[in-house]
Parts: sequence; structure tokens; C-alpha cells
Amino acid sequence: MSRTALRICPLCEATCGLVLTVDDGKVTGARGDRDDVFSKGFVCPKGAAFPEVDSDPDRLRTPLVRVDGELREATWEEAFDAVAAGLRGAVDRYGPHAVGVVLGNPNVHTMAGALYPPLLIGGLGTHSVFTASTVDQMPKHVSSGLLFGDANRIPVPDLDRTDHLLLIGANPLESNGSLCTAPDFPGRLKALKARGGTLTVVDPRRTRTARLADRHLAVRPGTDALLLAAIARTLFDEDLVDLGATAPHLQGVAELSDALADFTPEAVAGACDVDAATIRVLARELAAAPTAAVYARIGSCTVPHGTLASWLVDVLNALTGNLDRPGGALFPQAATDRTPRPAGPGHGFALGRWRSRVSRHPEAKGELPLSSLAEEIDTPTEDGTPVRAVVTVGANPVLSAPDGDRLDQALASLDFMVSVDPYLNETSRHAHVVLPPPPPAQSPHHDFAFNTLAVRDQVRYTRPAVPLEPGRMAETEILARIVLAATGMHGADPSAVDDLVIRQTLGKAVREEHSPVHGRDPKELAGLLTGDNGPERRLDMMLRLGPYGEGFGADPDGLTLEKLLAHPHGIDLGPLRPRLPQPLKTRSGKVELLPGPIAADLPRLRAALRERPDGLVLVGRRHLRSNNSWLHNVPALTGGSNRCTLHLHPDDADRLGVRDGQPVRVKGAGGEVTVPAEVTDAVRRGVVSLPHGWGHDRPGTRTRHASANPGVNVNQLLDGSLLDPLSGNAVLNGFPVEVAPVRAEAPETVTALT
Ligand SMILES: Nc1nc2c(c(=O)[nH]1)N[C@H]1C(S)=C(S)[C@@H](COP(=O)(O)OP(=O)(O)OC[C@H]3O[C@@H](n4cnc5c(=O)[nH]c(N)nc54)[C@H](O)[C@@H]3O)O[C@H]1N2
Ligand SMILES: Nc1nc2c(c(=O)[nH]1)N[C@H]1C(S)=C(S)[C@@H](COP(=O)(O)OP(=O)(O)OC[C@H]3O[C@@H](n4cnc5c(=O)[nH]c(N)nc54)[C@H](O)[C@@H]3O)O[C@H]1N2
Ligand code: SF4
Ligand SMILES: [Mo]
Repeated sequence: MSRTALRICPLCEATCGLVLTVDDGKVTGARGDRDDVFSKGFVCPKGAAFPEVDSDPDRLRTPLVRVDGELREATWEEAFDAVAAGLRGAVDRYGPHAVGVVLGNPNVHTMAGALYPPLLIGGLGTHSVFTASTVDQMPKHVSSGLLFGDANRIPVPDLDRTDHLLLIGANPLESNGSLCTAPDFPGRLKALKARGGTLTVVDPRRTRTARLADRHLAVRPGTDALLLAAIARTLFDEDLVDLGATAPHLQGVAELSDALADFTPEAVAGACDVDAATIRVLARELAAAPTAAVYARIGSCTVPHGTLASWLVDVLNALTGNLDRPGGALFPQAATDRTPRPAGPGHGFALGRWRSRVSRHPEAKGELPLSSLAEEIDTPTEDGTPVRAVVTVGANPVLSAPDGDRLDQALASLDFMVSVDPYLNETSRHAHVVLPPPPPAQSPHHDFAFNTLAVRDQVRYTRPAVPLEPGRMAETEILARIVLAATGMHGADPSAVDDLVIRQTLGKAVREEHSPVHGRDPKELAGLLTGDNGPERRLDMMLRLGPYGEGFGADPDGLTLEKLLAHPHGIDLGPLRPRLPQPLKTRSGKVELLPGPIAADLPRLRAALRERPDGLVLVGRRHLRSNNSWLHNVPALTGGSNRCTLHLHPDDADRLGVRDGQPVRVKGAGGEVTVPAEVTDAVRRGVVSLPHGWGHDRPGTRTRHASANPGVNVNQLLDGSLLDPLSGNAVLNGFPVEVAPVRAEAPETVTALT
């Protein structure tokens, strides 16, 4: 029997609504949901391949437990017994920091990943927390923390209303957007142009996004902070600063002007390889546009000055009056955000409350750099214990983080490792226990993270499209059971974890004067919650307490889970609205434009004014039909132009004697790889490009299609020592490499001669 079911797509940040076709319990088709309040029918090739992603025969069906060195199929009970013994054993012997928690990107694409990891980390009391954020957007969290007092308040460009978009180090035509959730990002860029707006793209590659732009600047990698500082400097020098309505909420404008004195367009032009006149034009265009937004992503974050570049993006939005104004960059208000508190001073944002054991990296947002995971395992020190046990959830750092070979060996040396992952891959192959979550069609979905980053306020929830197959366990239950196993409560009912959160959250809410439930009885409130299970009850609670909530009776028209379920295509909550000063949590209660840690990092940027790398540097790239390290196993999404090749400019190819298609050896500080060259003028001179997430040639994995066409691991070229010091974010773009053609082997030459 054929039927349809709705499912929000989890395959990228755009969160499109899909209509799945289900035949006899199996998903056989996927198309865009035209009635979805946000995505309105848009779907990309990845979303269309949802059935193949969902039914990949290499997905694990049962838990695996290591016995006599070998992973064997086991029952859930055996698996969790082993997890409890492994994690408690490590905590009891070495203390909580000896247990590392490693969270990968898919956690922001599952409900389980939003609801349980904080409890695991809190319950363990470990400082050894490593996530994909420190190979991605940690600089943006740090700059938001410092500017606004809240690391999770990230201004989002108002794509649908802006007149001018300055887009830096992002390629939404391939990535579908990031820290800016916008189904059909490409269509929204075309609409911007159609309504007479302008698009400027800053990227060392002429990407598909750059080809859409009115102006493309092929900047030298790693120098965006200099470029942005010079744009800000020009606004001050040419009297173009206009703070607009946010003026009363800003602090430190004069100090900012002084701090940026040295970064004139002439001073940065050489380092950025962008001429001074063009930089002035960029500043004037930004100031002259009726509304404008500066937006920057991966290329601006995964570089040595990532935090400064992220900070300068919002500084430019503020100086041009575009922060918190329609058409500029605004703070979304998600339905599951906390109850808004009255505006006023907050606790501020602290960095470096503790440090990593080996290299003494400061924590940021409670995390240590993913780049330092290997050394935290393999390097003893006099004070403190190395990490001896690891929990990975949806993480493949052997491919995603610098120096996979070292991490590979470090993971192999652990006393205990458990991986929650649907695949046996480069990382999970080291686990003592692998716990496979069900495929996405069998999981519920709500975007806790991406709704706080969306270009329109809206809320959607989809229940599992098909029931759990026999023998499967929901990922929410898997993670709840890990929390229990790690905290000495192994064997308790997993709903106890949700009940505890509900008790604590409601207990706190009734004490808050600004809460709609102030003074009420938390037990009575808990009794009102609806939902089929713990996670649904928690969603109901968050919706009711949230900014649009019914407040447990305070506003009968407000949101509840029940109301959301009655709107299967979602509820539109309107365009982004100005919100300042309410979201600010700085100690001053203002936007602090020149925070101390930023000011202290500026001398390092000043030193970069003189840098002119003479050799080649490498940058990454993404492909529309790929996703980090884990979609290379789906035949429908591989092949064609989705290949692991080294892009290099024809002039560089000539100089090095490299021909198109020929294998080249690429060498970096952490190692070398051999990969086919693809000669193209889409990269600027002096820059080569290699995608990440490849290198599926390690033994002991079970991803057959990916292993047949493995590609190489670009992150092997890095040794993990290059970081943005404020955020601990890895430098993954603009690092030096050497490239040489692979010459015919000597014996062949000999043969040819004789
Ligand atoms: N050189 C270079 N390196 C990079 C980047 C770059 O641009 N250049 N980008 C970085 C960025 S931005 C990121 S976010 C990271 C991403 O890197 P990771 O954090 O490693 O994330 P993924 O590779 O997306 O997936 C990790 C694992 O999640 C598993 N998985 C898939 N679905 C689920 C699920 O529903 N539940 C669970 N539990 N697991 C699931 C997959 O099988 C895979 O093993 O890579 C980073 N690495
Ligand atoms: N198809 C697909 N979609 C994805 C993913 C995927 O792997 N595949 N991954 C998802 C994830 S985890 C994330 S975080 C997002 C990322 O989303 P985006 O940030 O849009 O990702 P990229 O396509 O890597 O774009 C980064 C661009 O920065 C450029 N760049 C490199 N160095 C510099 C520099 O120093 N300065 C400037 N100005 N530009 C530079 C690169 O050439 C590249 O075009 O994409 C998400 N969506
Ligand atoms: S754009 Fe992203 S969310 Fe939308 S269908 Fe494609 S992969 Fe899914
Ligand atoms: Mo990412």
C-alpha cells in the first residue's frame, strides 16, 4: 500500500519540508512539500535522494560489541552493559575529565543531538568536550558572545528584504547556506537581484555563487579580517558611519575607530591582493544601500583570524545601521527559545574558564579544540590524566579534523570507546561498542538549532514517517540510556532523564518573575504536558514556555505541541523583527563593539599586514551532492563532478609541469596525499582546492561504495597546530602546501631506455 508522510530534511541547514512516498513501510520517493510554510516545495538533489540515503544497505541494524578484538552483533542490553562498565570504569579510575565527549555535525540535525548531549556532559562533569564547532563556526560563537553576551545569538542576513548582500567565504549554491537557514538560498539570491539588489562575493574561487554576483573579489585566503577592517576604517574616514536606530544600544564606537586606525585600504591591499580603490567602493556601497547585510561563513571562520573576521562582520552591520533592522542582519526568535527576559545587563561571556591539558588551549563555550583531541589522548603530562574513554555521537573526526592518522592511532589506544553512528566508518571502527541510530525516516524531527538561525521565524515538527523497525531503538532513547550508563543509573527507565529535565526546567520557570508560570506549581504544570514520549513532552514544554507559547494557560492562542501537530506543514511566525536590546546579555546591557579579548588580538592582525605568502595555499570546497564525510556511500549522490580532485590554476599547473587529470603529490605540515589534478581557472593563482570528507580507504570499515572510490583525506595535510587562538577553531583554509607532479617511476624510465 502506498501513502505519503511529511519529513523535514536533515541533510543540510536549509531544513526543507519533504513529502515522502512510503510503500509497504519503505520510503520509495521524496519531493518538496509545496505546502511547507518555509520551504514551499523546494528540494535539492540530496533531499530528492532521501530514499537512497534512508535505505543504504550498509547502515548498521544492530549494536556491535567488541569481543576478543572483533566487533560482533549484540543485543541492546549487552551493548549498554558494556557502555556502563566502560564509562564508569574510566570515571572511577581516572576521574571525569578522562572521558571525552566528541560530537559531530549530525547532532544539529537530530532531535536527540539537541536534547541529550548537554545532559551527558553535565552528568559526567567532564571538561574533555570536543565538537565539530571547532572545525566550523566557533569563531562566530565567540564573537557573538563578546559582542552580545550570548554565544548563541548570531545575527542572520535578511535575505528576502536586503538591498545589498556582501557575502564572504560562503558558497550557498553548493552548501545551501550555513548559519543562515534559508530553503532555496539560490532562489533567494536570484530574487535579490531581480528586485534590483546587488550581490558581492568574496572568495578565492569563482564559485557558482560568485558567478551569480555583481562583483566577485578573489581575495587571498586568510585575509578577510584585514579586508573587513579596512572597510570599517573607510566608513570612519569618509564619515559614512550611520548607526541608525541601534545607536542607543551600542557601546565603544570611538574606541573602535581608534583600534582600527592602522587598517587603511592601502595598508591591507598587498596582503589581501585587493586594490585600495576597490575596498573604498565596497565601503561606499555598503553605506549607500538603503539596507545591506554582511554575511560570512566557512572561508572566514576556518582561518587564523576567524574570530576577528566574524566580529568585523557584525561591526560593519552595526556601523552602517544594518544591525537589527529589516533588510540588514537580525536576531531570529525561535519558538523553542527561552522565555524572553526583560532587557538589562547580563552575566556576559567568559572565555578560558579552563584550559586543555597538553597545549593549554583555552576553552570556548565549554569546548576544547577538536584539533587537540589526539594529543589529549596520546600525550601524558605531569598534571592530569589523558583521555582514556571516548563517546562519539555522529562524529567522524578521523576524516573531519586535522591529522587523521594521529587521531586514528590515538583512538586505537583507548581503554574504551562507544560510537553512536549509523555506519562503521573511519572513526567508529575503533569503538568497543557501536550503537546505530535508526535511519531518518524512523526518527522525529524538529530543528532546535536552525530555527534560531532562520531567515524567517517559523516552527515545524514531523513525527517519524515510518515506525521503528523491529530491533531498532530511537536515537533519543539511545542517548538517554548513555546518559544513565555514564552517571551510574544504568538500567533505569530512560524517560527518567526527560522527567528530570522537565522537573528542573519547570522548577526554575516558576521562580522567574518574567515567566508566564511564575508562582505556579511545577508538578501541576508537568501534568499538563502532552506528547507520546519524553522528547515530545520536552518539546511541548519548550513551546509552551517559549516566546510564542500558550504559557500553560496564560495565552490560550499560543503554541503547544498539540497545536503544532494540527499544522503538519508548519506555522509561519513572520519575518525577522528588530529585537534589541532584549537579546543582549553583556554586563553593560549594550552591544560591546570593542571587547577586551578582541582588542588584545588586534596586534596579531596588525602583524599580518606584512605577510605575503609566496608559495601555494590550499582551500576547501563543497559539492551540492555531498555532505562532509558521510554521503559518499550513496551511489545516487556520487560520481559526475562530485570528485576528490585538486583544483589548480592553469598558470600554476604550467609552472609546476602538471597536466589535467595527472596525479599530483600534495604535501603539508601533517603529511602528504596523491590525488588527480583538475586544471581550472575557477581558482585564483597561488591557490589550490581540495574537498574534505574523503579518504575512505582505511581497513575495517563497512561503507562499500565509498571505499570503492575513496579519494584522499585533505586534513592529513594538517598537523593540528594551526588554530585561531581566541576560539580554538582549526585553520582548514589558506594553509601552505607544496604540489608536484607524480613522475613516472624510475623502473619504467629504465624500460623505456632499453
Ligand atoms: N578540510 C576541511 N575539513 C572540514 C571542513 C572543511 O570545510 N574543510 N568542514 C568542517 C565542518 S564545517 C564540519 S561541520 C565537520 C563535519 O564533520 P563531522 O562532524 O565528522 O560530521 P559528518 O562527516 O557530517 O558526519 C559524522 C558522522 O555522523 C554520522 N551520522 C549521520 N547521520 C547520523 C544520525 O542521524 N545520527 C548519528 N548519531 N550519526 C549520524 C555519519 O555516519 C558520520 O560518521 O567537518 C569539518 N572538516
Ligand atoms: N553540499 C553540501 N552542503 C553542505 C555541506 C557539505 O559538505 N556539502 N556541509 C554543511 C556544513 S557542515 C557547513 S558548515 C556548511 C558550510 O557552508 P559554506 O560556508 O557555504 O561552505 P563552502 O561551500 O565550504 O564555502 C566556503 C567558501 O569559502 C571559500 N574560501 C576558502 N578560504 C577562504 C578565505 O580565506 N576567504 C574567503 N573569503 N573565502 C574563502 C571557499 O573557496 C568556499 O567557496 O555547508 C553545509 N552544507
Ligand atoms: S537543500 Fe538541504 S534541506 Fe533542502 S532538500 Fe536539499 S539537503 Fe535537504
Ligand atoms: Mo559545518
